[in-house]
Amino acid sequence: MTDYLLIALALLGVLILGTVGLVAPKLRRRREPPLPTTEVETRAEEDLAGPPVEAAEAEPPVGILVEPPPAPPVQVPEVPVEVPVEVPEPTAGRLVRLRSRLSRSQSVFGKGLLGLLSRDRLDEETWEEIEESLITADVGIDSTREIVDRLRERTRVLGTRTVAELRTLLAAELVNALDPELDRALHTAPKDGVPAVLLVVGVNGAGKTTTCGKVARVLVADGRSVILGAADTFRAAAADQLETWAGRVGAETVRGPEGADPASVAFDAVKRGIETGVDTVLVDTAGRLQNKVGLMDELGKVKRVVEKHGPIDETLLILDATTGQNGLEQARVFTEAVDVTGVALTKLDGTAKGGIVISVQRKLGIPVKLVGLGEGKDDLAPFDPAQFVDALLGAETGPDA
Ligand SMILES: Nc1nc2c(ncn2[C@@H]2O[C@H](COP(=O)(O)OP(=O)(O)OP(=O)(O)O)[C@@H](O)[C@H]2O)c(=O)[nH]1
Ligand SMILES: [Mg+2]
Repeated sequence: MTDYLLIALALLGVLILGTVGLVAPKLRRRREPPLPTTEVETRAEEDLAGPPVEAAEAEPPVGILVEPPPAPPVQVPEVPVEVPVEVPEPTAGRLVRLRSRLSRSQSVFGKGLLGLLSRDRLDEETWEEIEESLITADVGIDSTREIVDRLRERTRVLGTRTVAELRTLLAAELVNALDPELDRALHTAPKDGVPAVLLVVGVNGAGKTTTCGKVARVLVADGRSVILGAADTFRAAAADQLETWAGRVGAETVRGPEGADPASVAFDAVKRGIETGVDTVLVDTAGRLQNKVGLMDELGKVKRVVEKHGPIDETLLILDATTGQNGLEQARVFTEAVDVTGVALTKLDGTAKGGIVISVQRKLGIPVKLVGLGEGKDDLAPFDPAQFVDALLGAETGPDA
């Protein structure tokens, strides 16, 4: 009986061991890592010509090391960031304050021209030198002839010639060449509750966006409210640049997506200006000039579309003073595309050719209303012929002398 029981137990044991032996490998196989990973690693190892150590080093963990798994989100308490709104400096007397920025031109006009005029003898040669100086300073040939002819006549009539007298004569002729009677007011006041619209145009890099920003500051300083329209949709950075200027004085910027239709952004900016009841809407435009027809079309469309809201009050052409006579030729394209009502001559601080102001007005027949005298936020001054000439000649009397 015991023997029978032992045999039965032994058989049961063999049966159990057999079953475990058959099932266990299957279970183990199921728990193996997924095949694809193994395959990739194997192939990578096979493809590598170098020893297995290098293969191990070149394996995917490199990527994992470069890009660590994202850290769990950290809760940052929201602190309201208050951007202080700047109070721009007043505009009155800016040209006088910034007169030293014209130092390059001052040496041509003040020192050079006055030096020549003060010579003991004003002979033919000296007059030719005076003429050359004016032409070199970009005054333009016609204006130079007129100025020199009148100076010759007056110095001849006037017997005595002190430096002070000569300075007065030269100043009078330069101011006269700048047509002091022209209307240089920037038309930015709202009419019947509708904001004034100022359109800014000009070639690449002339200083359009900067001038837009500076004008916004001038207006804010004078107690006006403004909206800036980023109709330069050519580069996203252009709208960012404008927004930075606007942000400093707490003004709103209306912008569209990169590549949007400039006319529609300009339209929206004016619409927003009407809705929010601001005083002035400033519209910055793109400056590319690869193709005259394209530019004319684009600007013409901006003008037409904006004017669905009402007429544009001021179209400001931005001209870089350092481009001299070439810049003047390019400027003509803009005067054909839109009805330019005023010129802002930028970068006068960077040139010895301050006489460009005279040729710009003369050749374009458009008044210079503003001058840019530096990269600083408030380095823009309303243009005044008498103050400008005084600064050019380096006043013997006055606040900065
Ligand atoms: N020195 C000096 N630099 C100026 C003046 N006005 C503008 N600039 C500089 O000129 C450069 C170009 O100015 P922007 O205002 O970007 O010119 P833009 O016409 O808008 O250029 P695009 O939009 O690219 O056509 C910037 O570095 C300005 O700081 C100025 O009166 N004096
Ligand atoms: Mg710009």
